[in-house]
Amino acid sequence: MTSPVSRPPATEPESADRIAAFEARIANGESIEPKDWMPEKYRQQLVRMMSQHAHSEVVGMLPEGNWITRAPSLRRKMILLSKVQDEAGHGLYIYCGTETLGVDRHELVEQLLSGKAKYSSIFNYPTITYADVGVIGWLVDGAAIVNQTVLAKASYGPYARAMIRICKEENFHKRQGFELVAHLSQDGTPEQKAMVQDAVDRWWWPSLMMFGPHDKDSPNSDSLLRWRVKRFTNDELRQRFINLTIPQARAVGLTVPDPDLVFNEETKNWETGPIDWDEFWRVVKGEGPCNRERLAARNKAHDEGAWVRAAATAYAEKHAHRKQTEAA
Ligand code: BYC
Repeated sequence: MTSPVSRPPATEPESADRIAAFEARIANGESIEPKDWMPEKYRQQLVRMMSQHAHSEVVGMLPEGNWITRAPSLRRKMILLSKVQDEAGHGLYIYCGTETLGVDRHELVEQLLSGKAKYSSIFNYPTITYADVGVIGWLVDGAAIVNQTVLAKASYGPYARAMIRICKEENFHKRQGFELVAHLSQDGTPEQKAMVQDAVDRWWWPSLMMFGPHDKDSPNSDSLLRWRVKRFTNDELRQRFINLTIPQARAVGLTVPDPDLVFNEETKNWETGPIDWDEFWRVVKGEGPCNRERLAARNKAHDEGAWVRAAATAYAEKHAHRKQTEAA
């Protein structure tokens, strides 16, 4: 786990009574706000999860951003540009959310750039054809919506509120992705149909891995569920996503690369074959197909943006100084 970073101003010490009162508030469905007392472990878990989420949004701009200059039409370029720009905004909202927990955003960004921080495994796979843009919108944003719709009811107010806004935009992302996928698979040439099926074949399993390890291998779930940051387990949300997505694939004549996929009439669940967890952990530990490329791209963008940050700081200082002089 990434070590928790800067601390909030000293709060009243933890005691069994205080923790019991805190947990009673959560059980009562109350929202925890930045100035409320919270156990240090709750704060640390939120910083861990929210910072990983913010990093994922920012790194998540890279695979699709790769196609902005090669979008096949002006319409597709405009859609892709605004989607990628939305992801930057999502990163910002969530970084702001972590700051309400007394964390310095620069420290978090430093952890990402140095390779210490985790971000979603999904963004370490390459985008080989334009069909990947559609499939990412459909599957990756689709998975994110399933996860984040529930996080919109998380016990920590600033995170939950950020999720409400983000989910609205993710819905647009998913729909543009599915529209592109449907267009290629239904109206496309045989080559385009093959291209979109190939993209589904490559993104299907990594999308299922986005939900995290099986519940029995998920060390953080117990406390997150108890504190109602998570409302459902990794496996429950993964199953919900599978059940939603298989009918969509069928509707546009696509298949998922799983010979063991079967519909269980009793449970009404689509049951998949085994997920390759070795691959998942390799990617999480930095050995995925694009981990190094993604970190190099983020570092390059950060270095090249130094002058923008310096200019913004100088501008803010100039205005603060002017205000002070006017007030004097
Ligand atoms: N990738 O105990 P567990 C987007 C780590 S971006 C990498 O189950 P937890 C988009 C986990 O961190 C939206 N690492 O963890 C953007 C933990 O390690 P540490 C991304 C993973 O937190 C651009 C360890 O494995 N969404 O939508 O209870 C374009 C054990 O796991 C992953 C979010 O970030 C993974 N997939 O549950 C398009 C959602 N899974 O920290 C789209 C917010 C697990 O103990 N996050 N790990 O060292 C969550 O909901 C939860 O954090 C997770 C994991 C379900 C991901």
